[in-house]
Amino acid sequence: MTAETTTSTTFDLEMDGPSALELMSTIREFESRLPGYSEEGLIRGSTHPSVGMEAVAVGVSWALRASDSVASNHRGHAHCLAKGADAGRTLAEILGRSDGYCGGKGGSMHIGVKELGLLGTNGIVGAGIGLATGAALAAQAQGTDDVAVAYFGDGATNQGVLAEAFNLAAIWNLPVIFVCENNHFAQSATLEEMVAQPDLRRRGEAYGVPSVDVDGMDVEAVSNAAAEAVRRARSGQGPSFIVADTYRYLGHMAGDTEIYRTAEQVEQWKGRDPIARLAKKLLDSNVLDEAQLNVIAAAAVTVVDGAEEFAKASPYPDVSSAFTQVSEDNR
Ligand SMILES: Cc1ncc(C[n+]2csc(CCOP(=O)(O)OP(=O)(O)O)c2C)c(N)n1
Repeated sequence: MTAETTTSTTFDLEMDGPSALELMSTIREFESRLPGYSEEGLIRGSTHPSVGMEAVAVGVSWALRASDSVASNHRGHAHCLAKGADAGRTLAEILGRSDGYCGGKGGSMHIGVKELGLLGTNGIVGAGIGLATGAALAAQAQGTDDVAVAYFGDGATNQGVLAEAFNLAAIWNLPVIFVCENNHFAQSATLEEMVAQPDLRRRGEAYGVPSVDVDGMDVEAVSNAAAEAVRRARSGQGPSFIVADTYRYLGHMAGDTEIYRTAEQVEQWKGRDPIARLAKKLLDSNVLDEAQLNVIAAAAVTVVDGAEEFAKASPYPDVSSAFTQVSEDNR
């Protein structure tokens, strides 16, 4: 779902709500199955689910178009799916299969899809910030009105690259949107343990980047903040910083013992669940009825069933593919 498929510049519950619910439900189903695949031995290495955080990727992507760039992080499947990646090919990549977007050689943390503007999920914390800023510089130099988004976590705000990118983007007026998914943890460290000033918005402001806090569990609020940032970037008014308050329901990765938080805290955040909230809004405002909500929930399961079937049936890449896709002219 992108703004190209909508006609509004603010999120319209009746027009945009059902598709946002559909997409968030599909991402939830997709991400919820990952720990099971790890246990089955289908995923080599670590993978980081974003269950609970769906409203950020879906809300931001709603304001984007296909030619805009997105640089993601290690918790990046939702960013890809929300920007239009096919669930089957995304899962095939995560499972290391040849029908994955990178031929199964990248895995969860290297999903790049040039034609969708996806510059890649990324295992180096903070690295996407520099990539998106570079993509924004390229768009500016080429005279397009495309924008670039960098998604990163609260932990990544302590990487030096963010200070450099904020500054360059501000003085060069770059069309880049910095999106911090503040899920309150970096692996097992809380934000308050990591920084003396947890009001992250102030970091952007300090560099002259217009910065806003947004409820990251509310897709409508995220969409509207993203639309405003995109409008500014496309019209040559430079960068924005969006700090989305959100939470991951599952562990940092499969096998996380989660001793750094209580079950009560997790339950409390589930009370703000972005999918349940949007479903209730749609019901209360008579946009959808119970039966239609059930159809959307069932459709998400069907999509992910299909993706799973496709990915599991895909063969592992042949050894001969090891030296392809290593450079632009070596496809
Ligand atoms: C440069 C770098 N340092 C450390 C790590 C190890 N590491 C992987 S994920 C992670 C936590 C990142 O936290 P955050 O940016 O808040 O994202 P979240 O996992 O909460 O989504 C760390 C420290 C890494 N991958 N790269």
